[in-house]
Parts: sequence; structure tokens; C-alpha cells
Amino acid sequence: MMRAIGVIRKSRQERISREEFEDLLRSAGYEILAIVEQVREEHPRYNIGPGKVEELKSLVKELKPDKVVFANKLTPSQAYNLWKELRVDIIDKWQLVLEIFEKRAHSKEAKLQVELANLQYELPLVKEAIRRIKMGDRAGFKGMGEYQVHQYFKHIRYRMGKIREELEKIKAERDIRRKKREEDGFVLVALAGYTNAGKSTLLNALTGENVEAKNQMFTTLDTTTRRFKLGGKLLLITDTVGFIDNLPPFIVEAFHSTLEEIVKADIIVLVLDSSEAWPEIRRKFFASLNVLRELKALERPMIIALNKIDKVTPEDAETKKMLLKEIADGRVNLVEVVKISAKNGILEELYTALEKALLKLPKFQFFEIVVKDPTQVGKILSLVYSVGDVLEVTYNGGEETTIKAYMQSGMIRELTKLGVEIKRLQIREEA
Ligand SMILES: Nc1nc2c(ncn2[C@@H]2O[C@H](COP(=O)(O)OP(=O)(O)OP(=O)(O)O)[C@@H](O)[C@H]2O)c(=O)[nH]1
Ligand SMILES: [Mg+2]
Repeated sequence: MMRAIGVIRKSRQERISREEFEDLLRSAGYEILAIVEQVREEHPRYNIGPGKVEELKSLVKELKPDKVVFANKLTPSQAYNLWKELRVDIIDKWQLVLEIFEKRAHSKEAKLQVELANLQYELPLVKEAIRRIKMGDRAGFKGMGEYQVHQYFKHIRYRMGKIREELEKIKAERDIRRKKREEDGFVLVALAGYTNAGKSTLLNALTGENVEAKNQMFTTLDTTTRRFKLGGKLLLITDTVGFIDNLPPFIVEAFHSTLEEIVKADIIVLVLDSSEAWPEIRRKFFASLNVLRELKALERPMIIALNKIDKVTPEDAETKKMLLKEIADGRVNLVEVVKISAKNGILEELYTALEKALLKLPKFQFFEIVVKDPTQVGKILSLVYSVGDVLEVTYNGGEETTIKAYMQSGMIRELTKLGVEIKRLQIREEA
């Protein structure tokens, strides 16, 4: 087991949760030897104050950790200065997150994304080392001399290009699949939210799937899309990687094609853990909003699912629901805040909210379908039922039947293929 000393610098700008930081360290497989805390503004040279660096130095001598892990983001120059002082591997919270990702990545895509994020992170560090060597600094970089650092830099650039190419290919395949699903008239629902909120458990509850769900951070890195039934309608639901506070741009970029499933969704279900204290729920809500904003997915209809209500009293759940409604108001395109327990299958409120959201989707419209062949009527009715609502069926006498339907416009293509006449009706939904 790897052993680590953790460092947390708290300031007005950076309110770091010690508990979450320790969780991250353990998730990455570290034994925590000590946590050093300091309250001060950022010191440009070391992030923490020079006095604290001295303290850390003797602690490193005494405890001999494999790594010193900072809960704050370090600039390349700070990381370098600290390494020079302490002569032990220095990483920050984001490298720690990447180490966890590395352990959890199963699919080829996830592995490539993690590698890309790692390289993206290392690139400025290596650049900094090169800059220092040019200035006459002989310390090298992680035991590498000048020549090796240059070679390493070239290798990183080359490898990043290669990975981007491979990810593009995987993305192209995914795009084709998604397009096909759209044409088939499916509505896509994406599960989003902080890591460990219960997204995978919810996917399993809705679809009878068996996606891995565990009480640990970042269980899911891969994207899973499955069908599920809402009333008579078939919907698609996607589960993907969880969020964390200040998810840095280089991780968002590396995982972009995975996170894109959220961007492309018609409805977003933001999952939150109701059993946490209100300030935590609030913090995680805003952290999730920040990621969604970065993904440009904020204007999507959103259902907020307060999960794990089996762990709280009904009054507590209701209070948190009201508080959430208040802070969500005006910030997101809110459909509803619902209380659920994915684990116990208490999902009624979610089903109702999904029905409501579905009918408001811009791609749902009123249509009139004229079927000339009576043997086709049954087939067309069931097709419409599976993606929308049948409002009226009229037998016009003779062989002809008219169906009035409220459904996804993507279905036009599918229905036209069956040789029916179809036209859009100009009925406006009552406000
Ligand atoms: N009591 C209770 N526990 C739940 C509920 N839903 C999920 N959990 C537990 O919460 C933990 C995390 O669940 P996951 O479904 O893995 O969470 P996730 O959001 O997919 O997490 P990541 O994949 O890490 O982002 C697991 O131990 C679940 O059993 C619930 O409704 N009630
Ligand atoms: Mg998961």
C-alpha cells in the first residue's frame, strides 16, 4: 500500500472539504500518514507558506511517505519548487483523481481518456522543467536529465496526438449510434450528478441492468445507455462518469466524448444524495451546475432527483426539496424536484416528472397520420404508442383511418417508410 501525507491549504477562495479529500486519498489506495493543514492565502512559490514547507520537510524525513498530496491545485512552478525542497513525489488533487480514474478505467475509451488527461496534466510540468534547465537549473525532472526531459516532452506531444485520433474514431462510432437512436424516435435521458450520488443504482432500478454501483468515489467511468419503459413509451437512459468540485478543464476535455452523452440528452436527471447535510447537498448541486454549464447543457429540461430518501425522515426530505427548489429556480430549466430511493425502487415521483418533461420537449408535436391500408393500422398504432401518445383514431369509412398523435418528429421518417400520409398539425399546447 502506498503511503501519503496530505496537505490542505484553506482560504476564503478555497473551502476544501477535508473529509472528501481523505475519501479521495483512500479511494486512490493510500494509507494516510498525516494531514497538514494551513489557513492562509496562496503563497506564489510553494502554495503553502515557507514556514509550513519546513515543517513538511521534517515530517517527510520522519514518516518517509511515497507521496505528498496537495488538496489545492498547484501551478507547475509550485510543484517544481516543492519537489526541489522535499525530494519526494508531489501531486495535487487532480492527479489524485486521475490515479483513481486509472484504477477504475475498464474500456479502451476510458483508458485512453485517462491517459490523455494525465498527459495534459504533465505537459506544463515538463515545460516548466525545460524552462528551468535552460535557465541553468540542474535539478532535472523526476530524476531525468536534460536530454531525457526533452525526449519525454516530444513523446508526450506525439502520444497526445495519437490518443486524440483514436478517441475521434470511437466518438464517430458513438455519433452514428446516437443518430440512429434519434431517428428511431427515442428520447434520451441522461443521469448526471456528483460522484457516489447513486446514478448507477438508479439506472439499474429503471432498467433492470446490473451496472457496478459501489459506495466509493468514481465507480463509473464508462458510459452505459439502456432502454426503459415509461408507461407504454420506450426511452433511453445514459449513466456516465460522476462530477466533483471544480472538475478541471483538462479532465472535462479528456472525457468530453463521454460527457457528451449528457449534452445530447433531451432531459437531464440530476441526482443528489438527500442523506447528506444541506450545505453538502448545496455544494454538490453548484459543483454539478458548473460542470453542466461548461458542457453547455444548462438549458436542458432538468429533473432534480433527491435520492436515498430511505435514509432520511419525510420531513427532512421535504425541507431539502423546498430548499433545492429555491436555489434551482432561475438557474436551471427545472421540471421538478423529486424524492426517490433508487435502492428501494421508490421512483413514482420520478416517473411522473419524466412524463411531464416528455410532453414539453420541442421535438414532440401534433401529427395527423392517414393510413390507407387497414392491415397496417395496428402496427402504426403500436409504433406511435411506443414513442408518444395516440389522441384520436377515426375510421373514415372505406379502407382509410386517420390517427391524431402527439409524438417525436423524428418518427416522420420511420412512418413515411411504411407508406402512410403524415402532416403536422398546428395545435398549440395550452399554457
Ligand atoms: N440507502 C441508499 N443507498 C443508495 C441509494 N442509491 C444508491 N445508494 C448507494 O450509494 C452508493 C453509490 O451508488 P452508485 O450508484 O455507485 O453511485 P454513482 O452516482 O453511480 O457513483 P459514481 O459512479 O462513483 O459517480 C452505493 O453504495 C449505493 O448502494 C438509495 O436510494 N438509498
Ligand atoms: Mg456510477
